[in-house]
Amino acid sequence: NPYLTGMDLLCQLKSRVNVSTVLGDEGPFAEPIWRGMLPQRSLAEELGHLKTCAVVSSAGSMLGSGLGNEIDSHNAVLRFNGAPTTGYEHDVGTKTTLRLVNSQLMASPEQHFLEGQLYAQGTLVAWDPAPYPGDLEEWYKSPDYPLFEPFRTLRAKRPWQLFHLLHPRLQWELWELVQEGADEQVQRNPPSSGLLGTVLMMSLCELVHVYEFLPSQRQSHRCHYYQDFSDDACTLGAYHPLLFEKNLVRRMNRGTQADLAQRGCVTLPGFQVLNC
Ligand code: NCC
Repeated sequence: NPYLTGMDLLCQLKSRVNVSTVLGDEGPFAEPIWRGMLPQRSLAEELGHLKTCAVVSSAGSMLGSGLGNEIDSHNAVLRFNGAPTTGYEHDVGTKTTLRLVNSQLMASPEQHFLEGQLYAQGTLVAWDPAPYPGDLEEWYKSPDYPLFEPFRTLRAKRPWQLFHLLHPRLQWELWELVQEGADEQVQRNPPSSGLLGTVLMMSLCELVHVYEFLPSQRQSHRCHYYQDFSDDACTLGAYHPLLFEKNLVRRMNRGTQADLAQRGCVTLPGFQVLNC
C-alpha cells in the first residue's frame, strides 16, 4: 500500500517479519552430520543488548565519505560479503561485529570463503535464496547454492566462531512487504543482503544507522568501494528488487534529508524501542 506512513511501515515490519536464525536440531538439521553445528542460542542472546549499530553497504559511494570514525563509534558494525576494511579505514571504519554472506560467495572457490582472513573476524551470518515461501525442509533439499557443506567445514575449522544461518522464511516475509509497498509487480527474487542485514540489525539494536544503502550526493557508477568496476545495476538492482527495497527504507527513514544527502546515513529504530 503506497499510502502507509513511515511509522505504519515500521510497525508492519516489526509485526510481520520474524527475524530468526536456524537453531540446533530444527527439522532437517536434526540429522547426525549436523550435531553441534548449529547454534543453540539466538543471535540476540549471544550478542547481548546493543544500543547503536551501523550497517555499511558496499556501495562505491562509500569511497571518500570519511565516515570511518563515525561507523566505528557504534556498539556493533555489520558488513556484507567480501567487503574489506583494510586500506579503506578512513571511509568504512575498522570494526566488524557481524558479516552477512550470501550462499553464492560461500560456494564460489574464487571467493576463498574457507581460507580468507576476512571471514575469520566477528560473527558470521549466511543466507541463501530459498524456494518460496521459505520452508525449512524444502530449502534443505534444494538450496540455490550449495552452502551447507562449506558451512559445516568452517564450523569444524573454527568451532569458537559464531556462525548462524538466516531462517529462509525471513527473505520472503520481507519480499511480501517490498511488494506491498510498490505500485507495480515486483520480481519474485529475494531482497538483497543490504535489506536483510538492515532488518537483522533492527531486531538486535536500539538504533540502526545504515550507510550508503540510499545513495548520497556521492552517488557514482562505481559498484563497490573496494573494486574499480562500474555497473549501475549494483545500485539499482537486477536480480534483487533493490530499487523497491530502497524505496521502502526511504519511507521508513527517521533521519534528516541532510544526513542522507551529505553522509548517506539512514536512521531506523530498533524493534525493541518501536512503540506500535
Ligand atoms: O554487491 P554486494 O551484494 O555484496 O553488496 C552488499 C549490499 O550493499 C548494497 N549495495 C551494494 C553496491 C551498491 N552500489 N549499492 C548498494 O546498495 C546492496 O544492498 C547489497 O546487498 C548481495 O546482496 O548479497 C550482493 O552480493 C553480490 C555478490 O554475490 C557478493 O558480493 C559476493 O561476491 C552480488 N553480485 C553478483 O552476483 C555479481 C550482488 O548482486 C548482490
